[in-house]
Amino acid sequence: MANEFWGERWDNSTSDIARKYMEVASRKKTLVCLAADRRTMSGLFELIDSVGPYLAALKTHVDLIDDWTPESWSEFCKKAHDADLLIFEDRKFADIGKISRDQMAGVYDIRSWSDLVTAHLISGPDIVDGLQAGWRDVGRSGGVLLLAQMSSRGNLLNPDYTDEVVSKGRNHPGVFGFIGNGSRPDELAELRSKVGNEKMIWTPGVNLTVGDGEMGQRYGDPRDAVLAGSDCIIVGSGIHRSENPEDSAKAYAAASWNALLER
Ligand code: S5P
Repeated sequence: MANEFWGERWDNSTSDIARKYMEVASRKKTLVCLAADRRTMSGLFELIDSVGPYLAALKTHVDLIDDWTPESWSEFCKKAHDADLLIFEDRKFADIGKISRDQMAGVYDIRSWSDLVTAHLISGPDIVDGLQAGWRDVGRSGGVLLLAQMSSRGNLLNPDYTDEVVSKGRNHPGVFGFIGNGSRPDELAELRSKVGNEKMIWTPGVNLTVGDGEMGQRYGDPRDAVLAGSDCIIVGSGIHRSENPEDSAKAYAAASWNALLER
């Protein structure tokens, strides 16, 4: 079924996790990854209960939760699996390969529950091997999303840097795809042309109300992002800060899914 909707992305994909994502998205008719940026476990449970059916993935920042415990986190991850969601820890790793591997362990033990993580390529491509080794250490596998662009104003990821990230990442089997800037469809279309048709591009900086967000965040429209080549819209405040998160999640799911069909 997923191949009908995803076309060349499905046909060219060599990644089990990417295909799993495309299958989940096709089953649930949504390209939404929720940026679950709530600071309490109860806030996270409430969110997943109300909007889980409208999401294809769940993005976490495990280190911003005030009352985190290993027990509550494993219950949360179980809930995410029950809701048919990939778990994506947005850790933005950036250190050398060996330290990144060790940072997959530690108190949060990200390697044991994450399917995807983000990384900057500033320290060189060995970071991808380090993160993959982290998953292997616990008999699991996962995918790395490299930050090729960012949504925040004044960021230092200029076009030359983006090109380097893409050229080093596009043929690496450990790289699931790239983070692109959802607030600028023209930049995103350019990124897609460089990435080609195989790898995923996931995009934050997306909101049905376009314009500037808090502290330098910028927003673009979900449909524009998908038409420009995004495979997943990462939405935070548009859902978790809305008066009715369920209605908002439904609206983002419909906008993103219809745009994929249009594409
Ligand atoms: O360039 C980026 C990369 C990321 S992963 N810009 C971002 O905003 N993000 C993340 O996306 C950020 O860490 C946050 O969790 C989410 C955007 O949240 P929103 O509330 O602005 O939609």
